[in-house]
Amino acid sequence: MSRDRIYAQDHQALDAFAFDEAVARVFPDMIKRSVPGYTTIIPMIGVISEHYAQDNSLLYDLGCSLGASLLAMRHGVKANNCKVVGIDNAAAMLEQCQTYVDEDANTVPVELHHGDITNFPYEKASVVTLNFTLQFIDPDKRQSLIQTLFDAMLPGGALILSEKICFEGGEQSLQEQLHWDFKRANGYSELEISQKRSALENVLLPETAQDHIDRLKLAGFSQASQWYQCFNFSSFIAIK
Ligand code: GEK
Repeated sequence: MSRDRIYAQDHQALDAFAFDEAVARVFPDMIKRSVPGYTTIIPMIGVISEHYAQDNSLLYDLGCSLGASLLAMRHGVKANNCKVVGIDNAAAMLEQCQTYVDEDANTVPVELHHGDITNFPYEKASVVTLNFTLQFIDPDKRQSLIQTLFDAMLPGGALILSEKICFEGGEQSLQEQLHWDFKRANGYSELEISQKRSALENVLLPETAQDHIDRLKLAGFSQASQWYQCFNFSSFIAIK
């Protein structure tokens, strides 16, 4: 696996973070060393998919990147006649994802689409995953996206939403510091941490856990709860 050194050198002018070829090359290493809990959340997406997948339905992975969550869903599905559909708007990420899907021996059908998740013709789905993707969507578009997904889902279906979250008051600084400690422990330098932080400003826009729960409830989900949190990274499950 190629090591993420994207922000190791001093960048005079920092471009906003983008999911380009350079990121695609190092993405598995980057996300594991940057997102506390990622290596727990991925297999649990498989467990949740197994529980909620319904016969003759679709499972969507929105912002599938290189396919980690998508392949966990594929391996989790035990229901009959299901298809896993991955969508991402970054061509470099999706290209690599297709290679990993082709190399994977599981036979559950997978379809990949290069497109925008805020503008996709969703069909009846039993499981929908947004694993650290909603945070990159314009906050003004988030409610209508979640509503569209709710409308496309089957009764009893599950939506899995993982996000970087923020906090009220002093907890923000506490959790943020611990996140940076996690990155230091994983070998990132102070320069890498600060440059990545600047590149993500205005690109990754976190909200509080309560904002996410409220949005899911407003869309109509009968249950919406936080099933995982490690520092300022969290995952939610909502049931239609
Ligand atoms: C994993 N789920 O490994 N439409 C489609 N894709 C988008 C959009 C959009 N509007 N905006 C962002 N993306 C993966 C990790 S990464 C999370 C997901 C991260 C895509 C973007 O191209 C990227 O591949 C993905 O969402 C977010 O479990 O890097 O922190």
